[in-house]
Formats: sequence, structure tokens, C-alpha cells
Amino acid sequence: MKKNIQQLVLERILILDGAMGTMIQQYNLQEEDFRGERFAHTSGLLKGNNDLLCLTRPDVIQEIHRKYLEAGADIIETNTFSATTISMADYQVEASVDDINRAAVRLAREVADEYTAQNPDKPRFVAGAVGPTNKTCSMSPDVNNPAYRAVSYDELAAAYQQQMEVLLEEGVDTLLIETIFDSLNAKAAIYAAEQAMKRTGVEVPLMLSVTVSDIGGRTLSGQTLDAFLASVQHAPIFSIGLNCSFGARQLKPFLQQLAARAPYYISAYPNAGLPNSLGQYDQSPEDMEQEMAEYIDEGLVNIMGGCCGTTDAYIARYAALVAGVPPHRPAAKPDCMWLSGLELLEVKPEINFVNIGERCNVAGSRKFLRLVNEKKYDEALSIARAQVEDGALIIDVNMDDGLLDAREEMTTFLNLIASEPEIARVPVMIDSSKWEVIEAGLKCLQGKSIVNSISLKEGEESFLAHARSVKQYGAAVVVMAFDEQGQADTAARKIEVCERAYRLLVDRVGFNPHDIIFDPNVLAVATGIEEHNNYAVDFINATAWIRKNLPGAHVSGGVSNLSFSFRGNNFIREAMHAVFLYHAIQQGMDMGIVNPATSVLYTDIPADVLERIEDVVLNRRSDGAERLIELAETMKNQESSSEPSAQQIAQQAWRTASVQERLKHALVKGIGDFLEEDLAEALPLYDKAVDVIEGPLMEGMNHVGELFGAGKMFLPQVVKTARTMKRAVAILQPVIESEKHEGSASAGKVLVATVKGDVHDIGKNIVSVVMACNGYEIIDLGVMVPADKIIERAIAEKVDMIGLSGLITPSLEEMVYVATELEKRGLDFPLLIGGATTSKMHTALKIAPVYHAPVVHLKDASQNAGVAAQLLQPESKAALVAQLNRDYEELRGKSGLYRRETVSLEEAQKNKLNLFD
Ligand code: THG
Repeated sequence: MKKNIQQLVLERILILDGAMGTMIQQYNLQEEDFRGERFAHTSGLLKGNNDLLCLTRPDVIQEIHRKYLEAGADIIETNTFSATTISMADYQVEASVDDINRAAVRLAREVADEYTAQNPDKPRFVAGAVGPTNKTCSMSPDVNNPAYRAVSYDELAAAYQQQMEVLLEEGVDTLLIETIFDSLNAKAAIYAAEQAMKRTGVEVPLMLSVTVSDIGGRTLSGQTLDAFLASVQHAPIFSIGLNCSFGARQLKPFLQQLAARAPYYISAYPNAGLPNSLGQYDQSPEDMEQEMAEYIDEGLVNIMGGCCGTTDAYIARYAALVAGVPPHRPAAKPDCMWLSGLELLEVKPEINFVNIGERCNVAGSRKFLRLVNEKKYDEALSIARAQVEDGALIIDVNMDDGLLDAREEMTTFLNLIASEPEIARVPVMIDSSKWEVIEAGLKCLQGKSIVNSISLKEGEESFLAHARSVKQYGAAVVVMAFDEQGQADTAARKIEVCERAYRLLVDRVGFNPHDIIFDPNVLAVATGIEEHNNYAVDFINATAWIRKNLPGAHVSGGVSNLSFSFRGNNFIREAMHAVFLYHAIQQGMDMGIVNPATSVLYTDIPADVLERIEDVVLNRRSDGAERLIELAETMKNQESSSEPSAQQIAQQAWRTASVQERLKHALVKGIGDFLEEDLAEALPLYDKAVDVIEGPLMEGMNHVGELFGAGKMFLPQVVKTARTMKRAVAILQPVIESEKHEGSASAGKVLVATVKGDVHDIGKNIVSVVMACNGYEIIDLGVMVPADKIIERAIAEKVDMIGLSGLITPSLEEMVYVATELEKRGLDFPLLIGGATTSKMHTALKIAPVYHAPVVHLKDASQNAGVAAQLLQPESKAALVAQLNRDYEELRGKSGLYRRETVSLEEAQKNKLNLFD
């Protein structure tokens, strides 16, 4: 029995063919060859339309296939990269796409089967090649009209489906959606593939191959590879990989990134090196072979071939390379929700709460409604941008208004967002009660978004249909606790509806449980109607039950609904939200639609106010509502008189505290407005500017850590404080510079960088400041710095040592990698290791052993200057190294113990967010 691709890929690395274009060039074909008889009278030039050769020079195409099979290719690609009506329209031959695809498969199939027959132990396969087309679905080709699109999702999907149906009918073994440069195009192609498989009844594995467009490793449409993985997560993917872009060497870091995260087989078919000044690829087969060998050695690939510039001479070298080598083992499936905009958002348990910005909602903001009505989209976009700046991890967009064409407005606004990288960074929640508006939104977003919402309101049939559709578009979903009887208001009803919806989604639709978000209805309390008094408690109780009993599912809600009765009194409203979240998050509410600009923290609420609010939210006394209204009235009266309001008092009181307290407060609350004046006041009180950082600013940051650990702050608020810290350090920087001894020689040269994969730099910046203060010359490479760049600069600048920083756990691996690379290249820069996730134990066990030069772990910024000084003098350096060796030996001896400790260390890290990377 001939083995299929799924069986063979388990056994060995499969070989894909090389470029079609490079091979065709060798035949020196002329315009007449491309035209043949069939297109003799077609207007315009046809030379260069390679896919046409399937009809006009089938002999050439088949010979090329044969050469690749002869070279050992297991899989050959049909010559159909551009065979869609969209790409062929440029040549006015779109009427021939069916014939091209049909002929292309027959040519490939025939020779592949011939080779299989010769040697049934090495079966050959045909991949139906599907290119990206020449149009992009998530960007505007018109600079003056960013909402414009040259092609729609529906047009693309239809064109792809037409091509794929023919490919499937003619018997390809797999569909290869390749050279993906826009994830929305790719999603349309995936959608089309599923439709085509349904229509033809032929199911084949789906292969995807992305091309990265810059050295940052993003697609042309701006997504990171991690974000792309989220975008296509819904598809039944066999393999994913990279092609084109660069040569094998330059592609490697991105392939590593992909292989580490993608739960699929991995493919790679790079170009033959980088193009020379003439745009030709001239890397030799030998050189490419060597670079591809690294992929194999590092266990990165399952399928490998070649793109631009490669020929059968390149592919012929692969067979010996892959012989007997174990293929890549796919990464585990994610056990959390993945969402994406341009970047990935992993909703992991460590993120205790994901806040979704509520302000781009025509029903929830008068201002937004007015701006959309007046078509002032720039200002409307500013609302979105402000929310992201304020820490919203997702933004909700709602255009449901009786006087608006919601569908059109949704499309326009989402298209506009796509061209604003600071906004498009985050995933979108498409909020509408009209299905056609949701569907229109889904067709605009390249990331993995959230549909808000579906429900059982109209019964099971329409619920299932909508859920299936959401799944096919590749989105997560909010399920409102509604059913045929209406809105669930008691805990029991909420639980009943959510459980029923969960079973339908998981059992009947096959929905990924991590992609389900229940909304048990946040309803207004203290309305004066007694039946409403227990609404918040019911929500919180239902939340606890859902999180315990419906594995994987999340809980969210529209938090501002809670306080509708207190419209006009924002302090009370925000305080109610803070109280509600404080209790609901403890019971497992892990997402919420909120105003991200809210500034009231649970801990800010004066005790008397807190008591009355908790009475209401937790329904602790029957007169709770009255008493809160009473309190709100007095606050309102104050507001309406010329006296400052209680809210203003609460907000301004801190300005009368000592300067140290003010600085601390500003940090904790993320208020940047008074930094200039407060820092100016603080400076004379300290010896050196850097002491202000090490004193009150640090204290503030430590307090943030405590609040976060206690669940009294959530991540975006922490991010806001971090941003304030950065601003404070930036204000102090010039003072620190001027305090350095003028003209004195530099004590030494230190290169600092936050390692690849990590964007945190507050700690690194503080270290830089402290060291600069001590007379060191700092070369700061910033964040996300790959090993290569660190090493190149260290050599070029002849630095005395390298400081590596990182806040997140994967940075530990990356630091080991940097050390390994330093060792490989025979270098001996001492390494300073610092950051929240680093530890002396990890340094002793993992980093120091791979590198012969000194590797020193520093637990905080204050240690750096001293250690650096020691490293610069031979005697003290020797003493330090001896001490390090003793310490590390001792730690390694304890490593049995360490294994136990790592668990608790990791646990500890989960609960603590140390800001000093
Ligand atoms: N669940 C889900 N989606 C939702 C909700 C929900 N989407 C909409 C809404 N509820 C959540 N969004 C908001 C947005 C704003 C307000 C309340 C909920 C709000 N706005 C001010 C008001 O009405 O007083 C308007 C202030 C202004 O005009 O600026 O309170 O529950 N899944």
C-alpha cells in the first residue's frame, strides 16, 4: 500500500521541489511560446505569465517536474501560483483559469505517478500551488483613501474557490497556500479551501507558507508570525512554514520562532541566498546545502525545498542531507485563547484580567456617535488610539444605531483601523446585534478577533449556524446568557443557559473551548427595583460556577452597565466598577468591556464610600441602594456648587503630601502630569539625581508589585505605571548626564540590550542610568535584540562587557543562546545578567556552563557599577571569577533541591510581576 503524506511525514523529512520560474528561465522562452495557438490573438504581452505554459508549452512544464522528481523531490508543486481570475485579469486571460489549473494538475500528476510506479517505496505527491494573488485585502493601494480596498474578502474567496475546486477535482494530494503576505488573503484562501473540499467531496491536507517582508520578521500586512498563527488557528492545518523572503541563513531565526510555537509540521523553502545587486540569486547549491543542514541539525523542519533562484541542482543535494535524520516534532497545541491584531494576545491564566475598551461604541459614547455621524473618522480613530494607549488589550467596536448604516460603518472603521499600527496592534471585538454587521466585520480583519455576540435567543438552529460560521471565519465568540425565554437574570438561569450553550458549541460545533467567552449579563443595580438588587451577586456567582464547570471558557461582561443608575456621577460609577471587578475577578471573571481610562482603584475608595458600594454590589442590606443614592446626592451637590467635588478632592488630596509621597503616588496611579515639578522639587533633597530613582520612584514601583500580587491592580494599570516610570527616568536623564564628571575618561564601555522576544526595558534603562552616572559609557541596543546584533555591535564597539536583560521566561532561553553564540565565536566579553525572570540559580545552571567568560547575575540595578568595576581590573576580576565559580558550584550541588524550588519560583513569578527587567 502506498503511504500517504500524513504517514510519511512521521518517518522522515520530506523534500519539496524548487522554483518553477528559475527553471523556466533556462528554456529562454519567447512571447510565441507563451501564446501558443490558443492565445495568438490575445492583446498585450503574455511573456512572463508562467502558468499559461501549462497550456502552451506543457512539454517544458512536465520536463521541469521530471527534473525535480529525478533530483529526489517527494512533493512537486503544480504550475498554478497565479492561476486565479484575479491574477490572470492583468493578462486578460481570466477565462482560461479552469483550463490552466486542470492542465497543470494533469502534467504534474502524470509524472509523479510514473515515478511512484517505478519505486512504490518512495511515493511522489502533487501539491496544488495557490499564490497570494497580486492584490492585498487588508491594505489600501490608495494613499489618500486608507479605507479603500482593491479587492474584497468575498472576491478573493470566490476566486480561490474556483481555482481550488479544479485542483481538487483533478487530484492534487494537498493544497499549498503559499507566499502568504497578507493574513486576510490567507484567511480567505483557507475559507475557500474548506468550501472547495465540501463542494468536491475531496479532502486533502492543507499546507500554508508565509513570506516575511522585513528583518523584523513581519508579514507585508504587518503581522508578527505569532499573530499570524493565531489568525489561522481555526484551520485544519497540516503544515506551516516560510518561503521566499531571504536565504536560508536570514530566514532561520524566523523559522525557529515559528517552529517553537506552531502545533503543525514545519516547512521551509527559502531563496538561494540574498539577491545580488542585479537582483539575481547566486548562492551556490553547496552553500545553500550547508545552511539547510543547520535547519535539519536543529530539528526545525519536516518539509524542505527551494524558492527563488533554486533549481534541481539544489534539490538534488537534499536527499543525502535528510537521510536517517529525525524530523521536527510539532509544538503542543496552545492551552489558552489566542487572539491577534498585528501582535499576538495570549490570554493566559497569568493575565488575571483582559480589559476591552468600550469607547468605540455609538451606543455607549455620545462623542463617538457624533464623530461617526459627521464622518470625522480621524477623531473617531483617536478614541480607539487613546484606549490602546490607556492599556486596552482589545477594543470593542459597535456601530449599531438606527440612523447609521451599521454594516458600512463597521467596514469603513475596521479598514481605517488596519492602517493605524498603534491601534491595529490589538485584537478587535466586533460588537453588533446584527449578524450581517458581524460578518462584514469579520471580512475586514486579518487578526483573530472576537464576535460579540451570539446567543440562544432565537433558538438552537440559528445559534448553531452562527457558531459554525464564527468558527469558519476563525474568531472567538462572546455568548450572551440569553435563550428563548429571554435574558438570564438569576445565577441559576445564567448557569443553565451558559451550560447549554457550552455543550452545543463544544459537542455539536466542535468549537475550541478556549475561544468561548461567556457573558452572564452585567445588569444595572440600585435601580430602585428590588428584583435588581442581587444582579451583581448573581453575575459573580454564575462566574464562579462557569469557570469551575465549563473548562477553557472565559467570562466577560459590559462592566459600565452596572452603574447606569448613577449616570452623571462618574466617581461613584467608577468606584462601583472597581468594586465589582475586585470581587468578580476573584471568582474568575477574566475579561471585561470597560473604560480603560478609568482611574479609580479599589484601594482609593474612601472607607465610608466603599462600605456603601459594597453593600450595593454584594447586596448586603436592603436599604443599600437608598444609602448609596443618598451619598451620591451629597457628592453631586458638592459638584454642582463651586466647591470641588468629592472626586476632585480624592484626586487632588495627594498633591498636599510630601514630595516623596507624591512621586510614589504618581507612579502607582500612572499620572505623568506633575512629574516635571515634583522631580524638580525632589532633586535638591538628594545627593544625586540617581538617588531619586533609587528612592521614591523605586518605592512606588515596589508598591505596584504588591498591589498587583494582591489582585488589586490589573495588568494594563501596571503597564500604565511602567510608562510613568519611564517618563520620570527620561526627565532625570539630562541631570544625571550633567552630574557626570565632565571630560573624565569613561570608566569602561558597556553594551546593554533586552534580548530577542522581550520588549521590557524599564529595568535596563535604570541600569543604564545608574552605570552612566558612575562614568560608564553605555551602548544601549534597545529591546528585542537578536544575538547576532548584540555580538556584532559588541565586537565593533570593543565593549568591556555585555549586559543582557529580560522580564519574561522565554528570555532565559534566549540568554543561554546568546552565551552559546559568544562561545561558538571564541569571544570573551563578560556577561551581566539581569531582569525579573533571571536568577542566580538559572545563571549557574544554564548560562555560565555554556560560556567560559565570566557570567554574573545581578539582582538589582544598584549592583551593576560595583561588579563592572571588579570586572575591569585583572586582580579583582580573578577574585570575582573565583567567587562566582564557588557560588555556582554550590548552587549546582543544590540543583536537586533546585528542581523543587523551580516550581515554587515559577509559581512565585506567576503571581508577581516584577517591573525591573
Ligand atoms: N456585553 C457585551 N457587549 C456589550 C455590553 C455587554 N457591549 C456594549 C455594552 N454592553 C458595553 N459597553 C458600554 C459602553 C459605554 C457605556 C456602557 C457600556 C456607558 N456609556 C456612557 C453612558 O451611557 O452613560 C456614555 C457616556 C458618554 O456618552 O460618553 O456607560 O454587557 N458582550
